[in-house]
Amino acid sequence: LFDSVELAPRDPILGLTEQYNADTRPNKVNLGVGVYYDDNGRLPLLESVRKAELALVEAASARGYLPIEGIAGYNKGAQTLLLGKGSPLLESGRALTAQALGGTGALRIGADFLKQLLPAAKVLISNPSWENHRALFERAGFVVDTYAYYDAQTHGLDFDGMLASLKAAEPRTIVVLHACCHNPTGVDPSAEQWQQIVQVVKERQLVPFLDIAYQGFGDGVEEDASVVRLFVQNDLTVLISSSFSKSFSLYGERVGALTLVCSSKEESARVLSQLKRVIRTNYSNPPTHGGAIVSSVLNSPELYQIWTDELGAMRQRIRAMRQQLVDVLKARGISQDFSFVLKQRGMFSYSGLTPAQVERLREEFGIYAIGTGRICVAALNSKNIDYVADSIAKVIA
Ligand code: PLP
Ligand code: TYF
Repeated sequence: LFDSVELAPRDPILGLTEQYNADTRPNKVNLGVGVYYDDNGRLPLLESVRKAELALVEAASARGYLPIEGIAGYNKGAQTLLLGKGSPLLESGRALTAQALGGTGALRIGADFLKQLLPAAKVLISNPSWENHRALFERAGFVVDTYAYYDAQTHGLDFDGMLASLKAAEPRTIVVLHACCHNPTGVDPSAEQWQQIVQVVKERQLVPFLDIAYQGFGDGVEEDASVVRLFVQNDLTVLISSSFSKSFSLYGERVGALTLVCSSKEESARVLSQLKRVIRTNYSNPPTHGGAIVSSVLNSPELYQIWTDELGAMRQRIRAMRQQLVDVLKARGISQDFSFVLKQRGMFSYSGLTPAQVERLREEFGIYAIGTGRICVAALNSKNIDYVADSIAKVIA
């Protein structure tokens, strides 16, 4: 049976971590995978999460099956984060949310649901995008193409190209958009540019699928939801995948959500019934523990405050690392201007390093970056920043 099975390539990002783990050099640095580390290079356990978890353990309860769509309080919390506390949509019954296995799981149940509705639709992802976007939508049966996004010359957005790609798309094309903190480039459209994107999506009758995996890492939890709210205010039917992996530092708990904004309460009920079918045939219902933690934090004013403060501290630390990287590189006298790193948002920077330079960083210095030049700024800290900047200065000299 398995004779003809070929060896599949490794995930380009997760595979790099395997290589990093096998590296015995003590000063090695993993700038590959998109994970937030604290200034000691450790994965943080957030205080808000610790408190919520202790209370859950204290009140130990049996683990029954959750409803197919997950914990009600979790879904309400996820929806409120996206739409905003006072949003009339929350009460309208038009928005529905299902707890999902991370942002990836949310994308996947959304993709499976869309495949059923729009079997012949094409999916457009940004060029470049998170590696898994293409693979995931292809596996769900879609043909995946790209829209113009990144301009390597300016280290910024190719906005004209992006609009042109979207304008050329057939009606009902599914467009995956990063709602904030674009992975892998760190380059986001401005508020004015988003207005224009929304208009084109509307005019061309495209189907927006917003992916928000870094809410809180740009300007703040509320600020980073502004793109989601813009789409919703323009009466667009929209799908949104949320991930709490990074914002709660709960990667392994698989905490995410799929939210769909429908045009009526009645429509929403029909849509949810079908989405539940997709979930049931995939994994039946989501796991309890991570969802219970996030739900506790989102629904307790005290824990929520602690959480947003912690998220703010992570955001500020990443900003400080961007600044230090630029400052140290400048101090090393390199001729290239790296100030674009300060304009990029979220965890990542498209550094402009070439594949050969990335390889040298890995081979000679034990510094692991993605071949595209993407580095995870959230893995820099006060102890490794000089070594990283020195090494970068050497490979670009
Ligand atoms: N979408 C984007 C843009 C991401 O960068 C990630 C990163 O992991 C995900 C989705 C998936 O998140 P999760 O780990 O919660 O599945
Ligand atoms: O882009 C990243 O590094 C994160 C982590 O298949 C990740 O989003 C990478 C690859 C993958 C799943 C998660």
